[in-house]
Amino acid sequence: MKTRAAVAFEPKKPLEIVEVDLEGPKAGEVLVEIMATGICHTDAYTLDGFDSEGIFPSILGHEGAGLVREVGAGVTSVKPGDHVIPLYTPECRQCKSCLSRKTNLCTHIRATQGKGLMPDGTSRFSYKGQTIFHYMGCSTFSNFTVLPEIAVAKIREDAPFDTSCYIGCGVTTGVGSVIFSAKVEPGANCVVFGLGGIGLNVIQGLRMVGADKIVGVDINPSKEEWGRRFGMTHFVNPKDVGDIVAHLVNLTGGGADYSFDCTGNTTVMRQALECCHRGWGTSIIIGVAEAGKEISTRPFQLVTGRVWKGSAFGGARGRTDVPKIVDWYMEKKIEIDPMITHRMPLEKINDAFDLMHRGQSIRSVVVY
Ligand code: NAD
Ligand code: AHE
Ligand code: ZN
Repeated sequence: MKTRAAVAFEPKKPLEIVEVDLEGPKAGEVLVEIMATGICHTDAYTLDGFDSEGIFPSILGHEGAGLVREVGAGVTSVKPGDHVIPLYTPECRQCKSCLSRKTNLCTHIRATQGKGLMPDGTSRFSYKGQTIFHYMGCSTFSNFTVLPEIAVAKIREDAPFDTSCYIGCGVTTGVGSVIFSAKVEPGANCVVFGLGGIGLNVIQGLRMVGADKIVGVDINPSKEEWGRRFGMTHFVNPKDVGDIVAHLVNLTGGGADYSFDCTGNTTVMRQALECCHRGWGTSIIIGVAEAGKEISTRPFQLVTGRVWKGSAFGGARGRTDVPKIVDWYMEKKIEIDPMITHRMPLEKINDAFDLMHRGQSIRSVVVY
């Protein structure tokens, strides 16, 4: 079939809206009509050529919601008409990682996914006879896409597509990092670096679990109002203080119980670790750093009990946890609607990247 898609032909170039060819689902795969997709900073990072796994030409996008239109042989868990969210972190429930119960990082199809291919080692997308690669196993910047069955979460049918798509990455990553990865307890003092589409969801996750101080840090002063809107109790602009680490240790009465990096900046990651409380403070890296970047700190920071961790997709097990997070949204336990600052047709998708780079959006959503 033909489908409209925004193709990343080359790094650092605007996406081009073209009609691509899409092969139907093979065994164990499903064809999904994407109804809406968010634009996450990770899409921009890959388009800008910072991802060591970045492949071109490809169809980016990993924060979608849509409808199953066709299923391949052997598919049993979803059927045509089901509402689904594509999962860049699938859940096979059979691999060593899934069975360990220690991680959400299913390994069943990770190798081919990282090469921009379906599990059988081929792509379903092409343009004028040339292969177009999948992205993060999702490619939601295409109106229709093909996904492995283990990479779709079936969700309730009353959840609107143009807001619940955000649960495909940003909401789950932020809220899940608090609940599943850090396991923040009520009364904890926390610091969140970077109040964008991820950081604001960390903040609302902290509010939900009853954190005490929720300190937000951002170099963009317009983010203060946003942070307060979702539960931030204190705001710090690093440009307004001298030693940011000392300032945060003082503000949290000795150091944060938990801190979160939602910037992808390795200097900030170090600050996030070092503002943690001696003896127990835990810092969670969520931000994705540019290829070649490394983190550093004095080992003494860890010897004296600070803990450095990371979180992918908020530690959420996609097929199990995503439907629950959709319920939390529909039951108004978490908010999404105010964070969707811009909606646009696919033809305007490049505007979403401009808005993000200018710090003028929280989430832009393409509605097909
Ligand atoms: P965003 O652009 O919406 O937000 C980033 C925020 O960080 C902005 O408000 C910006 O002003 C702020 N910032 C930038 N530099 C800063 C600094 N030096 N100090 C303080 N604040 C600073 O991006 P987003 O969509 O929220 O994504 C944030 C990061 O999370 C990205 O690196 C993205 O790739 C990553 N991410 C990771 C996962 C995961 O599973 N681990 C999932 C989604 C996104
Ligand atoms: N491909 C990059 C790393 C990118 C990355 O870390 N991605 C996160 C999700 S970001 C979503 O917006 C992730 O889930 N990582 C785990 C995984 O298996 O990819 C690189 O450095 O090679
Ligand atoms: Zn993302």
